[in-house]
Amino acid sequence: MAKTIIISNRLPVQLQIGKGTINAIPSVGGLATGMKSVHKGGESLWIGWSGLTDEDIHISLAPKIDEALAKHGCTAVNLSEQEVEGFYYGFSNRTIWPLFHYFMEYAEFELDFWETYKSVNQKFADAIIAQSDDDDIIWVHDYQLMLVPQMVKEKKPNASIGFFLHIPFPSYEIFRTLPWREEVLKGLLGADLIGFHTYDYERHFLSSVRRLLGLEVSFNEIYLQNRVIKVDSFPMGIDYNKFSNAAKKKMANAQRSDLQEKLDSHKASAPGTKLVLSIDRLDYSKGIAKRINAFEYFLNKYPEYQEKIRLIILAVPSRSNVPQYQLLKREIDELVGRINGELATVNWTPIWYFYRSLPFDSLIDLYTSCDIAWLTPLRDGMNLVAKEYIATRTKGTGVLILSEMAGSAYEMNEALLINPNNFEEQADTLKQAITMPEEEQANRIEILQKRLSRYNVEVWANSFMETLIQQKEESPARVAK
Ligand code: GDG
Repeated sequence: MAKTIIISNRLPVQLQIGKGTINAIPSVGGLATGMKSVHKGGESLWIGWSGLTDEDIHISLAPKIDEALAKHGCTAVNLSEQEVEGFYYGFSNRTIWPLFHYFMEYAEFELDFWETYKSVNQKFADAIIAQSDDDDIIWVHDYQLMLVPQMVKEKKPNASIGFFLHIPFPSYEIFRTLPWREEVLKGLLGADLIGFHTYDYERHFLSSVRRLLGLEVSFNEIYLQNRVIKVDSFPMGIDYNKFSNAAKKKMANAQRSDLQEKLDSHKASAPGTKLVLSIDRLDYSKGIAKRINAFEYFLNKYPEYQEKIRLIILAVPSRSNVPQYQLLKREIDELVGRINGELATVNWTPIWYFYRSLPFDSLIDLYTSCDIAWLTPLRDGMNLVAKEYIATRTKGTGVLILSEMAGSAYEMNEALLINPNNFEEQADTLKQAITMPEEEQANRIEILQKRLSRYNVEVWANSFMETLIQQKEESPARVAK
């Protein structure tokens, strides 16, 4: 029987190495949760990097690690420090990430990074080839592994290969600046189905394929030798019930957490006081520094809201050994310090800033206690935080201000959509959010909740898998016609 193989840069488990014990703890991230329906015990295999380098693992531990991972249906691709440096921090995060998020000036075109990216992609492909049978279904995830589909297709021509990109695919004008653009496209075209979050990313990809490779493209299909490759959009959803149920449980619990008490006490300090939430990985694509500047602009334009509003920023540490991320961290530290220093009063600090990752429970406290979520990425493949905030608003109140540049904006028209570069518009929208009548909030939230609960992450994963299986069944017949 054909099995399913999932491949992503990181495995959906974290290794915990104690004295003589090794445990693999399931991760709680979006992808790990989303793939639950696809990655079922015994019927599927997940291949990826464990997060530990060869230098971290004593050779004697390797068999125990393999055993611990196997219990979760996982197999590790082992990487050295040098490989992680060139493949992950290098080509993935200093070349592709900035370029695909339209930060061309940050993209580094280093031959060494590219060479390591190729050899590490080959390592992943070899692991798949070694573990797969001819007619298996293989789902490759994200920008770290764009060459893998072609590498696998060469050796396993009958396998069904799907690829999903979690970040934007940029316009042709941006993509064509990449020195290895043809190789990347050809790598992706090893897949039978290529999925994106939005229709726009899909169009950008097809345009690059047509213009750079001169291939025949019809609507959303690419004709390559004797193959038909399907390209489609699959907007990723969230585990709606998990967030909604966690919020309901909070509401039913009379005992308040310390964080909730603190947030409540701020709201009680003056009538009409509002809490505004911003949550992102600390990444330049998320527009955190601009958001803080826009908040200062708002406080100056509408001074009547000073002492009546607080911006809560949760910035989760990310890629902190990449120079651009270190610079951004410094910029945000300074901005928050300056604005708080200039505007704070004895009773009020305008910005609360947490640079850390919080446990899930605290995340729910923030979502449920904050009146407004303000998410202003400059570019974002999807942005799941926007969807999670809506799912937790079980009382039907709350306002979401969301950047038009996030993939999720396409599905969330009832949010207040803004251009993150327009401070005037953002200040006015923040005021609109603060003064929005509860009835209007409820109307908007209800429509969003219905949509998000229907198109949840399980529906996303299943619809990708069904399309991939269907593509395999139909493709050879159509090529023969
Ligand atoms: C990439 C793309 C695309 C955040 N802080 C904490 C925490 N989180 C969780 C959130 C959410 C996830 O992290 C962040 O997901 P996003 O989608 O917002 O952003 P990226 O990490 O950039 O993800 C993005 C996504 O892939 C999926 O395709 O949407 O565009 O860039 O789930 O809840 N979780 C906990 N503590 C925190 O402090 N526990």
